[in-house]
Amino acid sequence: MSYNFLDRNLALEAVRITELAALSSSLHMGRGDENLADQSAVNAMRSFLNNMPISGKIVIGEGERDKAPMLYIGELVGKGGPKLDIALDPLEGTTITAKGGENALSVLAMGEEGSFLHSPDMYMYKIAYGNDYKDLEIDPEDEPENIIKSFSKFSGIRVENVCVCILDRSRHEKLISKVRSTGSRIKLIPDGDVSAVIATSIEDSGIDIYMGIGGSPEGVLGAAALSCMGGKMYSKLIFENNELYERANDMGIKDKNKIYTMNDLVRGDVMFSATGVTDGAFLKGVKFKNNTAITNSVVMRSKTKTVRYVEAVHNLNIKDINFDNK
Ligand code: VTB
Repeated sequence: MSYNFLDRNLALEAVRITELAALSSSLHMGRGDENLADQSAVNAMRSFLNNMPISGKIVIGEGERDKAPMLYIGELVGKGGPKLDIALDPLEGTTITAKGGENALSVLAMGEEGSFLHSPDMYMYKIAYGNDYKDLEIDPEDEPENIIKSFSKFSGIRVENVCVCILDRSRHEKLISKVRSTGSRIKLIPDGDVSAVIATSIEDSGIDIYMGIGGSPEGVLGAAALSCMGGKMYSKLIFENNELYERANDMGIKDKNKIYTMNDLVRGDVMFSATGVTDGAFLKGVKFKNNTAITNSVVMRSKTKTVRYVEAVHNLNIKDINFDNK
């Protein structure tokens, strides 16, 4: 069985996987228990992946072998079949889900071997903007004020109308004040930068640019989505200590100062699927009604740039989607 034979069907499988993880973690929405919500998404995704006819390798996962019990970087999944690299975040936005906030997603991307940047779970500086502006070249290490001015000039959006999305963290104090000094508007988010990066490519999301330091796994997943929708990301890994550099080095990262552009983050034909866990900028969260649940997902491919929105009505028994102890 070749990858080509499978790839189109795989798109439907990909959406089933994120649906199941979203369904199981959404059972814990607002219950204040991040770990339970996350674990149940991980268990759901893992059990699905292990039943698939693939030889999958997790390259972006829930952490590294010593730190994560499941779906860690390097874990092999599947019953055997075409070799695939997998990048996933069963629950992107664990705190959001625990609080019943906005923009929690279940996310998965798959591609042939070598499709994704391999990096430890570390911080990454990212700048992303949407497909309409993909021909705009910037120096990501330039001052944010200059980047915003270039964006404004290129896009024709007046500086004071540009909306920059930034994670609400104290490490971003300077960035926030520099962006404010241009007169641009800011949307501060508590978590969920995969969703924010995707939002830059969604026509009516209200977000023009994403900027700031978030997780590197979320960076690769965001880039995977942009590679399917169009859009552009620049990024740089942040080495907080030498131990991190050694771990990155073991994964093939040699140059500490490298700027990663789209091709460095994601290569070849990749498939991306996300299902909303809680309501968000571009996907509704899971809704339950008697014995049915409704999920909203997006599934897309970089090769064809097809973007499909899938609303699914699941007839279910809660025990089938409860993966707490599975
Ligand atoms: C961000 C955020 C994610 O990790 O990537 C963040 O978008 C980075 O880490 O939802 P800090 O929380 O330490 O800032 C997440 O919160 C996922 O854990």
